[in-house]
Amino acid sequence: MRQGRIPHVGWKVAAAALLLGPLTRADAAEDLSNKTGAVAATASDPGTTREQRIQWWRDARFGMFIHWGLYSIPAGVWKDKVHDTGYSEWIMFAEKIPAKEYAQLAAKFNPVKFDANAWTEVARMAGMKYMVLTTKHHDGFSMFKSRLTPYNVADATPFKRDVTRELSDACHDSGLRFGCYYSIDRDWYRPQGPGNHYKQNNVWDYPDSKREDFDRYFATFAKPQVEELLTNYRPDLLWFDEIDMKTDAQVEELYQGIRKLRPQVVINSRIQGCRFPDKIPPPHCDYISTGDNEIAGKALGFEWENPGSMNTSYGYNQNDHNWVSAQEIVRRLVDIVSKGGNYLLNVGPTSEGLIPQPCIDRLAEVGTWMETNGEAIYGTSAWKVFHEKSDSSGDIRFTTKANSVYVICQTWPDKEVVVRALGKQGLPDAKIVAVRMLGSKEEVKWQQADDGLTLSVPQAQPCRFAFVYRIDFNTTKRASRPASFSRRPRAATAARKGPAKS
Ligand code: H79
Repeated sequence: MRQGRIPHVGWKVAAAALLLGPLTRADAAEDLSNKTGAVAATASDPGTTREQRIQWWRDARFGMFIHWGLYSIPAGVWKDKVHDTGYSEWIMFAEKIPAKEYAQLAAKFNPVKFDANAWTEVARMAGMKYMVLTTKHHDGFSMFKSRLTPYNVADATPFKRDVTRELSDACHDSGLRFGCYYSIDRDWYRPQGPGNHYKQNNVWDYPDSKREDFDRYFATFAKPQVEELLTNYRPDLLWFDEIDMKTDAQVEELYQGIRKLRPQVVINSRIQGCRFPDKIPPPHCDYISTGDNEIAGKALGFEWENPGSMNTSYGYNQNDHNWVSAQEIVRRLVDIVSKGGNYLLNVGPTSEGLIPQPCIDRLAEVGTWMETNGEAIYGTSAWKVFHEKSDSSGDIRFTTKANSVYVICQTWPDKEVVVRALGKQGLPDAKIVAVRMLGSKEEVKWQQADDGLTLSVPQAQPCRFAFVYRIDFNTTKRASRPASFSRRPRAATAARKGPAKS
């Protein structure tokens, strides 16, 4: 279905395709000089301290990841072969498609049903507060108008529109924060790519690339493109994906360049490596990205985010029907937030420009849950413990905000809930003043003993899954001291599993 006839393209596109055709080692179609004309920030710019710039992100807790690119056209099938790696955005690598052949997909990219406002509406409906778009994935195609290469969505496709511009505008108009995903040191299109020393690079086209080639690619293409993104779209977030090709000096150079242009932009940890950072706080980022779909085992003592997929693939995959339920999405969100993290949940729009209906259906259900229970998510932190096993509702979770602790029951309790962590013993300075279940008007009866707080169960369920009790305290000493943002963070050994998958 995604392998249909090549649509008619105008002469300009044909010319761009011609330029792209003779993909020489010098990548002749590209002007690799830095012409971004970036504007330096002034000292009065907001968000110059980490504490200032991370605030919106920390409060947001839930964002939309969007994987959209040329790979959305084959959508997991190349020349009638279903590619079986699961990730449709990896098809060029998996099928060893020559760059010249893959580049012809650009002439087919015509997502006439794309409507940036419709996408932001889906995100807002789900209760998401930010959006991160793949502006360049590993395939090397730029989903923004770049002066550094004609191999970009505005110059090489019949669509001609700068989708990054449209989405960043739509986000800012609708109150969502906007982030740019950028694959910083992997590029299967460019002969300089990451030197092709790494096993996941394009060795079928460029078997002889060297480390020095990467240095040139980094200095003359990747870093200037990041600067272009900062200057032209003023993103709130830079989301790097990478494989550790950069030297420490290159990471430092990239970081300083970013801060100079846009001090307030939030940066994820893959700027410096997919490994779990050795040092906390890590020097060149504002938060830690865990591995794809890898949820930390406990609070990390530093802000973190899980990039999760809704099925297996991140890019649209026509044969991937492995959708998780809305209930599972909420379960993961609660799991993450109870450990002080954010959830960046992915959708993979089609080559027509539509978010798949199964995603919309699930996000609508999640949004309904958030309408009732969002206050237990937004602006909260991990509490002193993130979970407890209960007799009546299995694994219950906690979050905290101001003088409240939220007790989140993933299943409807079959009898009264006893929360041991909320017994008087553990909270000598805190007095409970009110208890309710979010979305319910029924009175919750409660009794606090030394070794636990007993909560009655309302007659009616206020929502379909994940039920939240809010416990209010009258203390200023905060029964709810968060575990995650202490001044001297602990090393995150429990969640460390060696090199994280990117
Ligand atoms: O953009 C998404 C992934 O494409 C990207 N990160 C998220 C956010 C990513 N880059 N690298 N990796 C994920 C890890 C690579 C995993 C691989 Fe495989 C194992 C590549 C080949 C074998 C998984 C299985 C992907 C293809 C097959």
